[in-house]
Amino acid sequence: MSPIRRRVWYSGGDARGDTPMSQPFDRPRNEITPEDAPRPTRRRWLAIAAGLAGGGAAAGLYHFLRPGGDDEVLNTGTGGDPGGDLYPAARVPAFSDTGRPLTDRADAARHCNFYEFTSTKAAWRHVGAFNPTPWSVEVAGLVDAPRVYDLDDLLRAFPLEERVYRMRCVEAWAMVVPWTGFPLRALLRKAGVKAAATHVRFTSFNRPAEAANQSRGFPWPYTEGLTVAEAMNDLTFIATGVYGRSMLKQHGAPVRLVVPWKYGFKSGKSVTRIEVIDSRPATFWNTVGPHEYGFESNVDPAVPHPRWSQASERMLGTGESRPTEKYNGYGEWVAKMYG
Ligand SMILES: Nc1nc2c(c(=O)[nH]1)N[C@H]1C(S)=C(S)[C@@H](COP(=O)(O)O)O[C@H]1N2
Ligand SMILES: [Mo]
Repeated sequence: MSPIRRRVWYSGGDARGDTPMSQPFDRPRNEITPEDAPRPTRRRWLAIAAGLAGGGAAAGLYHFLRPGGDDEVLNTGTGGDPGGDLYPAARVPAFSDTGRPLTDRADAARHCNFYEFTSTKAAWRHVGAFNPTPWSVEVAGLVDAPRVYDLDDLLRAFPLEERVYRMRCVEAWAMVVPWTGFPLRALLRKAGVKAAATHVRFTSFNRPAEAANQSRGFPWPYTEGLTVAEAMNDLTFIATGVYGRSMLKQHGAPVRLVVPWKYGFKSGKSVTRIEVIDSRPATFWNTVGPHEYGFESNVDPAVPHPRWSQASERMLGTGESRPTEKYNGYGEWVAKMYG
């Protein structure tokens, strides 16, 4: 029996409950990054819950399976609204023409990948104990001026701007989101990247007391990496806010990476350390599933995932299907790096 066998009865999108993970590295792969399905309606969940349990128990079950109303998913907090006076920042049109409508703010907040908290998409329901302030980001490794930025210093060290980017998850869902932040390049230039550097490693937080899934057997903390050229690209962005406000917890408060021409998992959330190094780093998903999640992972409709096509994508909220574009439509900025 193949370990990557598809378990179709279980595809409930963001509304299903947590998956018990006794043997995390030996589970069907679709539990690791589950495929997606249209979100059942609230009424349908109620019907399922009622059928299974009946009466008051149904209400209890519904509490754990419910998709989440707009108010609920948008009020998970930003941890003190750091730099609240800096938002909204002016949008930069040159970096904001995606040719697609913006995803609804609540639809983006309802459907997230944040494995520290849950293997479902309903991260909004699991981030309550996460406390992203105070926070600091260490810039370290092969740089002339290593530094630990306190969050407030980081928010004011570089002018904030807004950019509307496409985001394409390797699971074939996609969204169009306005991020606020600054180019990673600005931070790296200020630090002074030494000549021997080849890669940049991004490390997320490690707080099992605040993030339940971090007590389970995965290679925490979440790490990601880019080449120095990719890190210095015009598009590579450090986001501190989303939809004109400070970052929601489930989107990676208080600071996250955004690398829009790569599959979503390359954009590490809640980053605490940015390290310039001289070798290709091990990364979270590449360690968990090396045959499914490559290090480079540029969006490419012609290269299928081992278990599904990457030719098209489903837009969050509307469910609309769109053709996937090479480099997620950002070839003009990035193709030259991959000659
Ligand atoms: N630390 C951390 N960063 C992460 C993830 C994660 O589980 N943990 N998931 C990744 C994946 S698979 C995607 S698609 C994007 C999703 O970002 P969003 O939930 O804000 O849409 O975040 C990425 N960054
Ligand atoms: Mo993803």
